[in-house]
Amino acid sequence: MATTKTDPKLSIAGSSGKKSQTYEGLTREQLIEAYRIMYTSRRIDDREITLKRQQKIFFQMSGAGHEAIGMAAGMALKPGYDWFYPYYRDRALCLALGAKPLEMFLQAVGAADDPSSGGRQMPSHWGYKRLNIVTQSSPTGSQILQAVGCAEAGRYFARHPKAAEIPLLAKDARNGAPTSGIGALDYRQFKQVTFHGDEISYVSLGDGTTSEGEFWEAMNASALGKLPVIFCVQDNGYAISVPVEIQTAGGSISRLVSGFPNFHFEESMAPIPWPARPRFSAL
Ligand SMILES: Cc1ncc(C[n+]2csc(CCOP(=O)(O)OP(=O)(O)O)c2C)c(N)n1
Ligand SMILES: [Mg+2]
Repeated sequence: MATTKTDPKLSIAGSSGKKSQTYEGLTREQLIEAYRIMYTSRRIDDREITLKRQQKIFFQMSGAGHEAIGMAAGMALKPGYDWFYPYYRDRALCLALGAKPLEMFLQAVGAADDPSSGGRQMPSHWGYKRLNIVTQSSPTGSQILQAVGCAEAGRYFARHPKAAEIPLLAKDARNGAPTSGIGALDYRQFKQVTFHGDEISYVSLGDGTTSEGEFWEAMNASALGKLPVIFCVQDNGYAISVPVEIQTAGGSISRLVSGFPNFHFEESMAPIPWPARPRFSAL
């Protein structure tokens, strides 16, 4: 992800001419919002861990240590416009995009009122239609090619609007709907989708997941097609118990992928102490 750095200094804000202090280009309000998102994310994790110990929930995936990148990506991208293929540690991303703590707790306990899946998905399998956060499959890495396909589809439909026309509205087609051809129900029965041509598809994954074939297929397809995809690799040094040094050749995925053409590439270390110190690669 491209970043702009500015020195902390006084700057003119708005047309009122009133001076307001910014830090790294962010206003006081933005910084408070950023902190609020990260703090909320950590508190939800803490509460869920307690609920798990009380056997009120049966699975918990923590986003602890991953809050900063999620918050930053969520504040930079557009919910309901860009497309999001997160992974289970992206709680702060979802909060920054507009997911509610209550919705997360409803998913954690598998409630019928859970807006993601009515309690059918596992916890931390984010999915919010209104925000364009696409629900995840549990095999790690499934989301990567889906994100690339979304970017490709978006570009295709924006360039060929006729192909995006709905032959028959799903509600009209339900009675005696054909199963193929004109009038067949398609994915748009779940969400009316319009592409504008400048959407970004965001996908995130852990360091261990970069060893899967899907990751390399997705990188290659994105590079070939010059697709608008952000790959956010959150390297926390381990895939469960396997250290990155013995999982990834050379110990750094950044080095391995740096030869791919048509990518803007950045690596950053979050300023938080070990052990919660992921390295992030936005490719
Ligand atoms: C295909 C597949 N293999 C194994 C698993 C079990 N599994 C879940 S998370 C995980 C580790 C992933 O590590 P990493 O990508 O580094 O992400 P992290 O949890 O460290 O953020 C594994 C092996 C799975 N869900 N799917
Ligand atoms: Mg990891």
